[in-house]
Amino acid sequence: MRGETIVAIATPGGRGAVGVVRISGPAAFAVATALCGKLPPPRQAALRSLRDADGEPLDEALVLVFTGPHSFTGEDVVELQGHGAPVLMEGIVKAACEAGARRAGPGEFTQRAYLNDKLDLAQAEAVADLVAASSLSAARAARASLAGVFSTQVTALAEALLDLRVQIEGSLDFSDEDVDWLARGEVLPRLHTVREDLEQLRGEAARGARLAEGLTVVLAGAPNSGKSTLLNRLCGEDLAIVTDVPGTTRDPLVHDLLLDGMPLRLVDTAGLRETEDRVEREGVARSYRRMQEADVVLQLLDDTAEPEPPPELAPGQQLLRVRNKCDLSGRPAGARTDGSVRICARDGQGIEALLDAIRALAGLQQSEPPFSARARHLQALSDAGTALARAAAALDAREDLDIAAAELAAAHTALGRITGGADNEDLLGAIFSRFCIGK
Ligand SMILES: Nc1nc2c(ncn2[C@@H]2O[C@H](COP(=O)(O)OP(=O)(O)OP(=O)(O)O)[C@@H](O)[C@H]2O)c(=O)[nH]1
Ligand SMILES: [Mg+2]
Repeated sequence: MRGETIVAIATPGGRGAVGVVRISGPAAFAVATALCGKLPPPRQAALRSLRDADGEPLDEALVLVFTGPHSFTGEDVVELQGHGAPVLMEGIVKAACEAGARRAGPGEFTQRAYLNDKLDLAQAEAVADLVAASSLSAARAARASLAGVFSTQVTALAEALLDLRVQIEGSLDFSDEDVDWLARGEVLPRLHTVREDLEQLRGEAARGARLAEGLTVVLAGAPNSGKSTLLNRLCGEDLAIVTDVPGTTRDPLVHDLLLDGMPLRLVDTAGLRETEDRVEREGVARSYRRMQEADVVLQLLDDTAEPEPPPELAPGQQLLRVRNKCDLSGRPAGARTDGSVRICARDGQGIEALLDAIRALAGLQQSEPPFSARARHLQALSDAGTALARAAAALDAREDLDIAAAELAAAHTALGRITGGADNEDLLGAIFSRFCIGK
């Protein structure tokens, strides 16, 4: 596959002043020569007329040549910067294919950069995060990951772990007393430090992932509690139908917005109750399905009524209880000591406190995340943390050193999955298929 030369339009679909077609691979120069004749020297732009195999003019384009390994992919690369008309760019791609290239799949340029050791896996993922960034803070975090800020810390942890493994595995044949000394005197404190560093990195990665991947908040609760009113208030638009008839909302209504640069997905749902009405029942079933997909279930309660019990949550989900209609209950709006928030969705009191509570749940109240990350990285970090906890427990309990050694090895492997994984085709496929074509 890597022996093939790939071509794709690198600029977004639609018309643009300039459109870039990128060619990468061993035959990149031959393919480009077939289109435009003599190539300019590397890294020097030159204007060329592009023609197809029949000599038909395709476009006038600036041609830029990068000789591997000094290119984004690490291979020979040619960039053709033509006029950004989709038909012209498509014509260039077609002619390049006739000259020996093939169309690139999603993320294939970045995948090659990874396979050619230009980037590690976390950096390659940051390329996609940078392209997809919906705010400056998300772009800054993705750029930091691309520059290796996250990878460097993962690698440092992996190296500390390796040292520990060397020490433990080198002592597997020692006597019990030596082991005792080793465990208590040296290894345990160092393991403790690694666990603390890992936990801190996981916290930062969680915030980085949150900023990139966003938060889904599902508004749930009894009919008439004011969910649709709250959705409209948070969106600043009259989107959802609001009436005093319980059971107004049937279909879940999704609205995306940005909260301090973090994508925030709000979902208004049908009020939860037993009902004979077939349509409403389907609405309620959909509410429960949406609640399963939530990062945060915002349970809206009527502050004038007895509070209902909290809904059942899946592991990892967070609950935010919000008491609405404080204008009617006469109680003060704002954050409460039990973590809930009292608001008046109709008039807007307490909404800032509610947004603060959401910021806190998203971990956005602290400083900006130092780098971007993904759910996949968090999983790897928490797998590593679990293995380290088991290793510490084994050392503490003076169990056989083999057990601690195996757990440390497992933690090491888990960390390696963040930056590596070249051996795992499925993983690479899953990661790069989410890229856009041309990246
Ligand atoms: N006084 C007062 N009335 C409110 C407030 N919020 C909502 N309401 C009223 O409560 C009624 C129900 O509001 P909705 O937003 O439709 O409630 P819902 O939770 O979406 O209801 P369903 O869609 O039926 O589940 C409407 O008459 C709203 O005007 C509030 O803060 N104060
Ligand atoms: Mg509603």
